[in-house]
Amino acid sequence: MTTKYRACNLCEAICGLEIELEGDKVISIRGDAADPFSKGHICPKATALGDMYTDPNRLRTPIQRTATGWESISWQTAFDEVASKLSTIKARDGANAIAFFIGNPAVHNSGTLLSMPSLMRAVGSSNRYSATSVDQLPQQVMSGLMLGNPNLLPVPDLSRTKYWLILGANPLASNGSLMTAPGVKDHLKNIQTRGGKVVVIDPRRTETAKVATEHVFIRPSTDAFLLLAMIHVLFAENLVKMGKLEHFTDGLEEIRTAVKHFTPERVAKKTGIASEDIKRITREFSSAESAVAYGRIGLSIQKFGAVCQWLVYALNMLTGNFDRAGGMMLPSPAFETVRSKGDWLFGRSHTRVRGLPETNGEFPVAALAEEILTEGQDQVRAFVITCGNPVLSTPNGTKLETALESLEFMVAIDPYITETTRHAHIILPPAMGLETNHYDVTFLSLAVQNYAKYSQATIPKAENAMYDWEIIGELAQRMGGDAPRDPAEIIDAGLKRGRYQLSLEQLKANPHGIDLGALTEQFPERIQNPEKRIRLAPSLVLSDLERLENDLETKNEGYILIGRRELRSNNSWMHHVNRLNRDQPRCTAILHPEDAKTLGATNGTNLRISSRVGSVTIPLEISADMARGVISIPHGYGHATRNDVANHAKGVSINDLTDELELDISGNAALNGTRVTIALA
Ligand SMILES: Nc1nc2c(c(=O)[nH]1)N[C@H]1C(S)=C(S)[C@@H](COP(=O)(O)OP(=O)(O)OC[C@H]3O[C@@H](n4cnc5c(=O)[nH]c(N)nc54)[C@H](O)[C@@H]3O)O[C@H]1N2
Ligand SMILES: Nc1nc2c(c(=O)[nH]1)N[C@H]1C(S)=C(S)[C@@H](COP(=O)(O)OP(=O)(O)OC[C@H]3O[C@@H](n4cnc5c(=O)[nH]c(N)nc54)[C@H](O)[C@@H]3O)O[C@H]1N2
Ligand code: SF4
Ligand SMILES: [Mo]
Repeated sequence: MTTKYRACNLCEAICGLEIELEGDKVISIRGDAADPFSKGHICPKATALGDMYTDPNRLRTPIQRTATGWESISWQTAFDEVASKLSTIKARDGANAIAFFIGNPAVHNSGTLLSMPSLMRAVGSSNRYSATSVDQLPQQVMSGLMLGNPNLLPVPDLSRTKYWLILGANPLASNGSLMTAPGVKDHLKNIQTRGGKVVVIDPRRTETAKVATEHVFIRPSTDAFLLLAMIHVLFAENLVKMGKLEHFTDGLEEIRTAVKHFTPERVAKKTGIASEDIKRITREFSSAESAVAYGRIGLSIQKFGAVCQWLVYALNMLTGNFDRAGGMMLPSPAFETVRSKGDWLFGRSHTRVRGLPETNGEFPVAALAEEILTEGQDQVRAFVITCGNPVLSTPNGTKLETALESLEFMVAIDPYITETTRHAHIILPPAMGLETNHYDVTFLSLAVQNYAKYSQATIPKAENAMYDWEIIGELAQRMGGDAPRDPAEIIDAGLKRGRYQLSLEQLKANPHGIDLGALTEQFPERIQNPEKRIRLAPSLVLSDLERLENDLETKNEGYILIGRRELRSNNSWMHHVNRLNRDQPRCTAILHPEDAKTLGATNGTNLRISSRVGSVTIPLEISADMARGVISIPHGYGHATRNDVANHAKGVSINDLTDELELDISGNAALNGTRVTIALA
């Protein structure tokens, strides 16, 4: 028996694991109590890392789709075929005829993250898409416009805050996001034990809401009104106190003017929150010793995502809680990911068909299907995808599926045949999970405590297997790019250049990770706007206020669809792991008891939910935790044709209802807030 240590790479919490092995066989996976950051925290998903190693459904060799089904082929044949198809299409139709999609697990995989840029450079296409535009795009756009760099992402200083305002996040299910905080439940408790408060704003009384000090129901997609009214109260009651930010922030008058008409009384009906509550919460937030507002998925994937994230930043800034202990702070990672970008611009170029804006070198994925289906110069004819399942994860998945079917060539780097990869001509399966070395480039840059850790492969990859970076590197080289580079080299060089001047050797010698201390103040030094000042009132969001005004006048009517996450489910790709799904169906539509009564439905009744885009049939789950008029369906399900997923876990895809035409001003998909009708099936 041997014991090895590493970080879990399934979600953003990067928990330390203690893994017992007999030879290469995993005997047990536990939380690593000696990890100075996660301190033994773990969730049930970590055990699935062991299952993946022996999973019979996992692909072990490249496969090619033929008239008679999938056939196993050699790596050489696969690379020859992929390079030849991509080169032919590029020569004939130009580089933009080849589109790329990089999905969520890429940010949990340093090999993919560090090697994909070289492949995309070698191909030279500007048709790049990723999960960013169904996720955190609005926040990145606001970091870009306000702080000068879309990758400067501050996080809540959970260890010191006295007041945590959580909007549109459920960290007890998701284990935290854009905030690497393993054991977030302990933070919630500690904040309350030290006399602080946790307030959750959510249309559902979530697992997090239940252990918070206070939960406030909100009508979906109306957070912008709540936040505008809160900032209105700050100005009206003279509660603005910016502290040191006063000396390097522009735009105070513009934001004062912007919020002028958004009184708590005017937004109360729209948001469903009483004006007195809006005032009280604002006063409590501004008078707390320290406070931090944090808005995640529920705020980003809605039609006013950018305005919401702008106002979350602004609320922290105007109350002096930005770049201050207990507020919202920038981590100081050992491997720096924020490179100087000069003057940052949003929307430098636009998609061909709908004219949607580019951000940080990529386009909104809501435009992908039409870019494939619409004829003309630069029409997408080939598709390279890694770590993604956009048929289930992006709006109007059915249309995307039709588009993928029409492609001349598609290659997927993925360990499974999924709803998306089944449309590929060739699938290249990587060695993954426990078989990989890993330094969490992304999430160590978002950690609520400065910390570094390097994980060495726990078990060896199979003899014939290739890592993601080797596959991507081989393709890049064949497309005329650089030779593959071991990510370990890049990480070592970055660590040595970094602020702590660490090295890979040092991290290897400390397998539990190294504590690098509490977050520290970083401003104004790290502001990347050329004038070194924060821009509090960017014109992009000011220009969206008219749309907000119009929306405020629109009546609330019909049912509104939102999403949810569950602890034992991970986006679209782990529903075949029976250990996590057991017998319980998790893909249900949650409705308030009164709404169920109106529909004449009881628990388990099949409901037919319809939107502009499509219809799904799904069993009802009745819960008084749901706001009236709101229906919640988790995303990532809809595995109808997959034999490896147990029947009770197949579910339906919420993104067969979400609309690719519903977007935030940043180009992010408004996956929450879809208007639907409900009937008995
Ligand atoms: N177990 C598990 N963990 C995960 C994932 C997973 O699939 N499963 N996915 C990972 C990923 S990719 C991400 S990005 C993170 C996301 O992490 P979180 O941001 O914590 O995501 P959710 O748990 O979906 O919480 C979003 C909340 O927003 C609420 N909401 C919906 N609409 C609105 C609205 O209009 N206003 C407000 N105020 N709230 C609203 C929903 O009810 C829900 O409770 O989780 C990560 N962690
Ligand atoms: N309606 C609605 N839709 C949503 C959301 C929502 O809240 N509501 N959330 C959105 C968010 S935040 C996100 S991030 C996206 C996630 O959606 P996607 O970015 O599409 O990611 P996943 O669904 O996690 O699919 C991951 C794929 O990567 C493969 N994979 C796993 N590990 C590896 C690896 O190491 N290497 C390789 N090459 N492949 C691997 C898996 O087999 C799987 O096919 O969904 C979005 N869609
Ligand atoms: S919380 Fe996330 S990182 Fe921690 S064990 Fe669970 S899946 Fe892994
Ligand atoms: Mo995400």
